[in-house]
Amino acid sequence: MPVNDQSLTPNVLKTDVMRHLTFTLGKDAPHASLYDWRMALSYAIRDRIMEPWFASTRRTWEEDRKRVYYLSMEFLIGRILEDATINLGLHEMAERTMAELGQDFKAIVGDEPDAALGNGGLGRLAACFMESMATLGCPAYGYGIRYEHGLFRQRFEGGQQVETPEDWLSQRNPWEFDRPEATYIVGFKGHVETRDGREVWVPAETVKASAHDTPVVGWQGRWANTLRLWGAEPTTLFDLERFNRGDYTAAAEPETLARTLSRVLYPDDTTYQGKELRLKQEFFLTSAALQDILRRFKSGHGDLRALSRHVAIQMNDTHPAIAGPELIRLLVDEHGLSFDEALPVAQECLGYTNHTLLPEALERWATFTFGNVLPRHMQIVERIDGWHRRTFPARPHYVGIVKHHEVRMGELAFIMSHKVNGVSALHTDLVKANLFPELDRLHPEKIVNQTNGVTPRRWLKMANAPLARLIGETIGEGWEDDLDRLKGLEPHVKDQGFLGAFDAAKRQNKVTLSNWLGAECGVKVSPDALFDVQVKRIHEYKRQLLNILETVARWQAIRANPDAGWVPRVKIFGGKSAPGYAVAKEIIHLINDVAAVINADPLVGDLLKVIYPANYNVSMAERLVPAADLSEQISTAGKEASGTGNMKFMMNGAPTIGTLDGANVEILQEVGRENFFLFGLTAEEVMKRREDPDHARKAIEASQIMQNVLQAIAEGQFSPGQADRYHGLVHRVWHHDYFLVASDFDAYLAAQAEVDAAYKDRARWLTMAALNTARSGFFSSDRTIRGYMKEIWGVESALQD
Ligand code: 26V
Repeated sequence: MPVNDQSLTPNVLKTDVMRHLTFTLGKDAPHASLYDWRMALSYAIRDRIMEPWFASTRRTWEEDRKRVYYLSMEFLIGRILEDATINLGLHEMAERTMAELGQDFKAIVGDEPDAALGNGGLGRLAACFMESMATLGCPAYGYGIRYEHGLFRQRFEGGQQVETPEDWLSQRNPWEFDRPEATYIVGFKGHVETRDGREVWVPAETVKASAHDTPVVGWQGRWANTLRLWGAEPTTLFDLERFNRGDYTAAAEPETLARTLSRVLYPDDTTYQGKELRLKQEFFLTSAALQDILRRFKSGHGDLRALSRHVAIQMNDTHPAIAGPELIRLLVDEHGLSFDEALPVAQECLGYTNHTLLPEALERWATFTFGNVLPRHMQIVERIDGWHRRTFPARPHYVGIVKHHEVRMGELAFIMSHKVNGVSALHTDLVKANLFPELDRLHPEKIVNQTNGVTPRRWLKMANAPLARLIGETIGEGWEDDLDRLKGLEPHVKDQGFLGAFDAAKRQNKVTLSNWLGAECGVKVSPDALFDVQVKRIHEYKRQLLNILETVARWQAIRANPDAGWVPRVKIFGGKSAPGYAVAKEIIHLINDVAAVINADPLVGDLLKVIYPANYNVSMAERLVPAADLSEQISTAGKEASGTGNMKFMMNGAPTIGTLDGANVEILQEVGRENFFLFGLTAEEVMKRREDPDHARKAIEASQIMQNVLQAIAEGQFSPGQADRYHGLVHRVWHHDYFLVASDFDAYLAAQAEVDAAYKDRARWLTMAALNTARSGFFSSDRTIRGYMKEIWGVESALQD
């Protein structure tokens, strides 16, 4: 296995790059572009993954190991080249080799487009999980959709978000292998017939799902798994009969239907809309994956009733929840099991992860749509629901999968799984108490917690080379796949030399970032300022509004008293709004408007800057996270299921200013109260406060600062050409403040003042920052995956022996 493979001398890598440049790209070095060099290096690195990849697959077969199948509509991978290079232990060698070839390694890896096949947290979690499963030697396949267009690109025009299509496949993707031999037919619509006493689904439309495999290599190249993404293709290229009749548009219909299925990622993770295309995408992914799983099982085993001994299927939220009925359909209709045999087999295989409590994001399909697109599945869903009602007579009448002419995907996923999990301790409690209280009572052992994590290889080793180097020098190697070892940094936190080096690493990252921001946004910021970062999707519950209101308050206070010994701050925002989410778009507009006024104010100068680089994505996160001094995690308590950005910041030595929400609770526990800027209402208090219809007005009337802020915005101080631009927004804060911005405002201000005080005390601040890194070991996704393997999947690592 190529762990720091000695046989791969720089010369060999150089030869490989040149060979690919010549024979794969067909380019002569003097004429090669950055793209050509990137492709040549990517192929040379990819070659090194083949051996561990084949060996892993071979061993899984030979040892007849149980496999994990991770079904997800989203995989937010980002760039692959540098990550693969690091995991293969080839990073320095690749850097050197490319330098010898006269090429800049950083520019080469930066030329790769992000694979942005996800919206945010849920998709990025799936990508971290794939990397951790490979690192842990957990035999696994990720199944997803090969969207032609990932998440849209964001631009700002006059401070407002404008979306343009993303185009990652316009260049060749060197990481994927087409597998035309692995294709399956997926049907839609039509009707169900009874033939010889059996139900037979006769679909009216069919498409072909065709596999595209990307290898995912773990730390030190010890194991590699497969991410299999399905592309949709027509089953018949076009209707020749119609074509010959001259009906050219109709002749191309099968092709049009197929292509739209894997054309574009749904960009709205806020509000659920019962769109037929979305249901078709979900079934397309799920059916192709399950057919593939059964084919693989059948090629090694006979009796499908033993499926769950060999197969664990995880549903990433309810998006693939059609897996329950589809698995039953395949087992019964195609493989001859009875319903009573198939049901427990499916349940023992399936697990369901819940990622949100927001009622507007929970999937429910009108029975009309569901029955029209998937008529056979509608029958099976009714049968499952009937079985559950009869088997658990204590089930209240208002509980069930099909209610009020809707199919509820959460209830379906719950009932069809042997385990259901939340993604942080608090979230899991709320799933039990608020989302599925009755089902929890009927199935008391089913709901378990698996607190999220992030991969330290990408988010520390790769993104933060200066800090990773310092960690290595201080505690030695081996922390990368055993993150609890970071605890070993704690004794050094008292050492001035170590703190100075920690400071220097952070400063280096801040200098790099300010140069990039200068080039990208045209705003110069001082690396001596406190870098205060909030990056995530724009949602009301995540409360970017609270942050920008505090920014206005700070600006007013600085103007009123410029010599009060202010700590210079750079407020950095990043994130996209769903295209149809008007309120989120208004918040983006406000942030940009406030930035324009503050950044142009000579009275304030370097004491306050507001920067919002457009098109936040995984690669931008890799720049921002290592350079952050302060991590903003300020959601309304009870709304953020976990958060994973919060963990990345902690690992990179940025203390959190945050509410008691999601995994913040566990971060606080690990890092200690004195190293966390805690503020705000608790989840319980939030629910209580909402009972008072006047909560916002009362909070605002009690806060002169808040009144001043809202007045400045309402007067048009930030929208000089259009004074009434934010009347609606201000009105909503006063009268419809569902996310309790007003109620938490003063507490947030006080916490920010504590941040300033702490930052001024250099020794105190650096100690806090370093302790955040030292105590972040729990948040490695390796720990999370070990939990899933043991408590949900019943799978063992192939690397233990
Ligand atoms: C819902 C929908 C509705 C249908 C259209 C497309 C779509 C896409 C996504 C979603 C739900 C997104 C839920 C989500 O991303 N939750 C986040 O999951 C993270 C990983 O567990 C967690 O850290 C975040 O707190 C949570 O918001």
